[in-house]
Amino acid sequence: MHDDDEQVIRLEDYRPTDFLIHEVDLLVCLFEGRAEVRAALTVERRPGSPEAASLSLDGDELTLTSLALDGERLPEGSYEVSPEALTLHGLPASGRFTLSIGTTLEPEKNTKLMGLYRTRGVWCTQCEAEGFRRITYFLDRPDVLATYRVRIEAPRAAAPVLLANGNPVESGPLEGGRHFALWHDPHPKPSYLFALVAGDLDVLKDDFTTAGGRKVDLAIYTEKGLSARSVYAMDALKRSMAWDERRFGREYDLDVFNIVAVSDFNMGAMENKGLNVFNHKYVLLDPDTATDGDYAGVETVIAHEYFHNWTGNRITCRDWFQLCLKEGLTVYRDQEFTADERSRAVKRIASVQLLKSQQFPEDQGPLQHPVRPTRYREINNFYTATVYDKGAELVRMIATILGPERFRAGMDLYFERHDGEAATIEDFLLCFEEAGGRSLERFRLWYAQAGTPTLSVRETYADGRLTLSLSQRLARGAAGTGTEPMHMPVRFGLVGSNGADMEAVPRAEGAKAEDGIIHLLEEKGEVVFEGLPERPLVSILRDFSAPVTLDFPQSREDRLALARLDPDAFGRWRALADLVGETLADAGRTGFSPADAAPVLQAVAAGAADEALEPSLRAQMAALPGEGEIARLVGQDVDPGRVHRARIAAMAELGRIGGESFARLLAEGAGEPFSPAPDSVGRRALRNTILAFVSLAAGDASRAERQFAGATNMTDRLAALAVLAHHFPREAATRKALERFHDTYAGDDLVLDKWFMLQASAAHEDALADVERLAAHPAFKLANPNRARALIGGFASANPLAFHRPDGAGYRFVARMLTELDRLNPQTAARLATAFRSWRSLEPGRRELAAQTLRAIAQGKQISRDLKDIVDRSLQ
Ligand code: 0A1
Ligand code: ZN
Repeated sequence: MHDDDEQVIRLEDYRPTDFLIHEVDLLVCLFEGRAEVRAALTVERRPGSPEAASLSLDGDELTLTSLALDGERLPEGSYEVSPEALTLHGLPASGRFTLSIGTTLEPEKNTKLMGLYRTRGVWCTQCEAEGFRRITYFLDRPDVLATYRVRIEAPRAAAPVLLANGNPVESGPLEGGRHFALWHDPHPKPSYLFALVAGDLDVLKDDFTTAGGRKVDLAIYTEKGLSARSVYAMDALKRSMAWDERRFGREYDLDVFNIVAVSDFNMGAMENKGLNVFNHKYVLLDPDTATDGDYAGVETVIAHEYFHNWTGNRITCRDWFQLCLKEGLTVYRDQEFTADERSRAVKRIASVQLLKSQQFPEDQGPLQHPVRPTRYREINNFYTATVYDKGAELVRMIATILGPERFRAGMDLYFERHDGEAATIEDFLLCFEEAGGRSLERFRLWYAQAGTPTLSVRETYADGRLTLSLSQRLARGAAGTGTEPMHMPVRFGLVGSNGADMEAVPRAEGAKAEDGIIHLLEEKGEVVFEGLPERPLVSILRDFSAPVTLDFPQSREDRLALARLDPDAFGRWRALADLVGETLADAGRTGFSPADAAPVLQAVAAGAADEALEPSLRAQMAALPGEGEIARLVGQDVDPGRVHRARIAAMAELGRIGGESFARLLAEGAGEPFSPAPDSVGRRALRNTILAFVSLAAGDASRAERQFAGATNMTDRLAALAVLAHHFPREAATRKALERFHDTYAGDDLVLDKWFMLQASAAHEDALADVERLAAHPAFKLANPNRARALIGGFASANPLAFHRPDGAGYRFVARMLTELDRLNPQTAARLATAFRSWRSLEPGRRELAAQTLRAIAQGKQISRDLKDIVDRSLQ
């Protein structure tokens, strides 16, 4: 793609900088309407680099106000300023010198939310990936590590709280109602981890003593009046700190750890050293305003950002191509945290569902890229499910291949060898090869080859002898990367009719089999088990031990038996989920047939009712795949209307099949008091899943209406409202409930986001008109990313029926909104535009309309690089 485009950044062009920046001394003076920044950089020409080399510092939308070298103003001609850079010539050949750079900014006008901006009166920063260059001129790349000393000066009334990275040094009053604070971060870090916050904030304080005896002061800052809602986040933080010590031997390394929650934020949160900045959605909770899903999200994101302190901050990335080095690894770590804290099987199923619904479509469409990309035009577009979630799968495979002890030894070696460095995937893998005593030659291809491989499995059985023939295939996709066989660890079990795993020692060819894992290293391999007492049920790819599409034509009877019998909980879920997926994909192609679906839906109802399983797992057994996932399984010429109808029909049929047993489950649970404990969460999830089935089966909204009216927590309230809005859109009760919800929570942005999202994702004929009306609602603010995501994302990604209207009006609405949003916040516009990524698999009419819309967006006059990159790649 675009190889001749000079804007393309390539991995193969990586070169270390000619200059080092050792220390950064920043003075940031905040005023109403502007900020003045003075940076004093201690710079040195890298030993061995050419004496003639100029120093080109990155800049973006900056105004340069002063420039001096060792205190002397630089003469005209010794430097140049362009929109992207400040280039200095004739700098000293050796020794350290100080560059002093003055810039001014307008944080209030910064709607991109990159660099220094203001949200609800609070000054805050976002520097990953390339935001620091919007504060001062700098070598704004992750392999330039410096220590930072930061002095903030601001009006005390507007900003009594002044925070930056590291430890607090000093603070005090200044003239004119102003004050200052000085912070020092002793750990060398890249500029993307810089952060500063100034505002009038509430705080929740606590502390944590590390295993090594360091007392760490913890604080979570929120907008005024909200700190009672950060209690759970604080608890999650303390548990994360303890877990990282226990599981990975990693202790915290500063005297303070601060978290700030803000309303306007492009992503989930940011791991700035010692000063994490969060989208308030991932901090603020209470049972009345947040769902169980929100609780899980807060716990995960708090843990994720904290774990970055070692995987990302102490060891950072050499360049942005290595993004998965910190992100894949940190997602793996947060997944393991949740698995250890809660249920391993439930967490694994949730991660696999996410992988399949988010990463698989990306990997199988035009936005495909390898986990470690080799070229990009806009790095902000690479914070993807592939880098994060497939990246985590690759780390998980390393753990599977090596086993827990050798994996831990590899991690220990990585921390020991690369602490304080900016590392690469090669560095990382070498640690596991050395500590694990095993070559990862065939494994490392996972980082370079894009696409979801297919793993084919065939079984033959006769006279106590089972043969499993495995083969792998990787089609060349949009990224055009290699298709070599990769090291695939395939976890398996042979299940007897008594529901226990059989002991069987295999012989293998072209593959190795040990400890319940087949290692497929070539294109094909075969494993033979002999002396089996009966024909086993083959439970394959347990734990989803490799991120592949499984092609295993196992009989329906075997899979139904596994869904009941597999001693491995994940195996039970997978056997059932695959059957359900196939059934719904068939229905999405040719229409729903109750007779065909009956045995599978009976198994779903049985799974939901199985009291031997923990409640969350029962809820997972009961849930049907979303319309997007069904569309992906349909594959080609998808008609989203038909998919929608098939799914609704299956839900209603399931409600009928569940009958009495579902009614009992609903009745038993009504009135259960709220607790965030896993069993309580699981029971709510199960009941709320069933509520939709039962309501659809009866064609009756009254149950949902009653639940809405009587709900004592947001999970039950929102689930009931969703049943009303999605399945009974025209009933007066639905309108009333939506109004009441709005009026109750009108002052609460996070809840109002749910209100927008719920309606935007409600699939019915008038959905587009509703969404257009909502876009004109006084509470709709395009400039607030959460609100924009709720409405535009809710519609484009969670309402396939309406987004993919056969007349193309859904596409055109989204295009209009994105074009408008792009002028304010290109990064968010670009992320939302990925909703078009599967357009090629649509039926021809919609395919053409979607392509037309994409082309129209691309031709927009003021389109940003962010949005253009997504749209161009989608069209390629
Ligand atoms: N590193 C953060 C994610 C993040 C990435 C980019 C951002 O702004 C463009 C903000 C946050 C994480 O993984 O949590
Ligand atoms: Zn991260």
